[in-house]
Amino acid sequence: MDTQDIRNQFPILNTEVHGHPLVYLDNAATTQKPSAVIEALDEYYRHGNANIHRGAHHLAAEATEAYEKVRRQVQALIGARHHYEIVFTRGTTESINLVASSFAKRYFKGDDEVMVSGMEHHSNIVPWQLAGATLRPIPFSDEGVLDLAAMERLFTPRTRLVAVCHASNTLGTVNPIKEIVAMAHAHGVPVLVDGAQAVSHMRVDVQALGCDFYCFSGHKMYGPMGVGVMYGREELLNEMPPYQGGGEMISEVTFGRTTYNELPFKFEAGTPSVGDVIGLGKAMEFMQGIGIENIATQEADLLAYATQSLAELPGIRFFGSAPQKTSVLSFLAGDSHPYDVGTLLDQFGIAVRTGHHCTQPVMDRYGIPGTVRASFAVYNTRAEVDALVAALGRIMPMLQ
Ligand code: C6P
Repeated sequence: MDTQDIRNQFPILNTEVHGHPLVYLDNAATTQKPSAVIEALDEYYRHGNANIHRGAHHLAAEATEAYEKVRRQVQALIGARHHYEIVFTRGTTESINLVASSFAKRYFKGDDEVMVSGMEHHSNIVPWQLAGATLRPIPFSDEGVLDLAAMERLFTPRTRLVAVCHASNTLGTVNPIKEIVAMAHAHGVPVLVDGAQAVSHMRVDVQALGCDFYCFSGHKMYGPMGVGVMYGREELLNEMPPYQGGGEMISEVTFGRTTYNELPFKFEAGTPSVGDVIGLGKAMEFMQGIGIENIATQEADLLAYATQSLAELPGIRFFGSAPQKTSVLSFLAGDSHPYDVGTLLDQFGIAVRTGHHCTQPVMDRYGIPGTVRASFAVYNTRAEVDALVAALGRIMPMLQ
């Protein structure tokens, strides 16, 4: 794998920031987009734009075909049994809100508990609260490893669902989803997996994992913003009511009563973001062209190199050192506020994220206001890690 070849596919990586070459280390927030994705969007709006599923004309048929082709690509990417178990949404957040709202209507009884991990993104906390559930958080160790023995003790007759992230956006921890699913299913409880931080870093097979729902965002896997996926097992999706009402999700409408369309259209009300879905298809082709195992190897190397290099700076504290990690490195530099570190790094052209990363309970767990987070993608290099370390070496004395 030639990293320079890969970098050449990302026009934005040639940007200069404050007179320095951009060092983009905020990939957990959103990855940059390869030319193939950018060009697919351009091509769609120049030559292919039409509304799908409802036109008799050529462009509508072509757009529909392109859109439905991506559904099958997603099915193959995550190993779903049926293409109609793939529902397009705006992103992970909308996917989880869809499940929370619809699942609650069908399965909640009024005294409902949802078990989440202690390291969830707010997107996998708040929708369950809105649905009326009491949350039961699974604790985790200082290293960022979930306590599965404690999890076993949290099940009650009121546990309706377990909702956990595949990989933590703050700690990088990759959670043992197969084990979690086995435990939950032994209690007769379905499992939703938030895969926002997993799909671009590892092979995901929803049937092998055994999970009931799997949610992710296109923009974190080299695709456009505004598109995401909710995978759900057919048996559950058939039982669940629609999330939104409108065009496309209906079978027949009268003023008295409406019947609903079949899967997946029951959950896709209104005009979807067709161009973005097509862009997502190109993003998956980009990832498959490199090979997910090669991506994982490159990122593991960067994570190990960055962890080792940063550890040599005095006063660096890491948060998240689980044995199974994605390429996310959260840290604090001495007593400096993360925001100050991020702002000064920006002066060197280095983009990192600072703050609570929408995981306030994780910050409370460690008693800190936030962290500095560097997160790597397949186009990052060891030279960029060196730039981060060098910049931190200059910044830290200024902040003491
Ligand atoms: N995390 C981060 O910088 P959306 O915004 O819907 O595409 O994804 C939400 C989301 C859900 N779950 C996890 C584990 C996530 O990491 C995210 C998004 C970004 O870490 C923005 S806060």
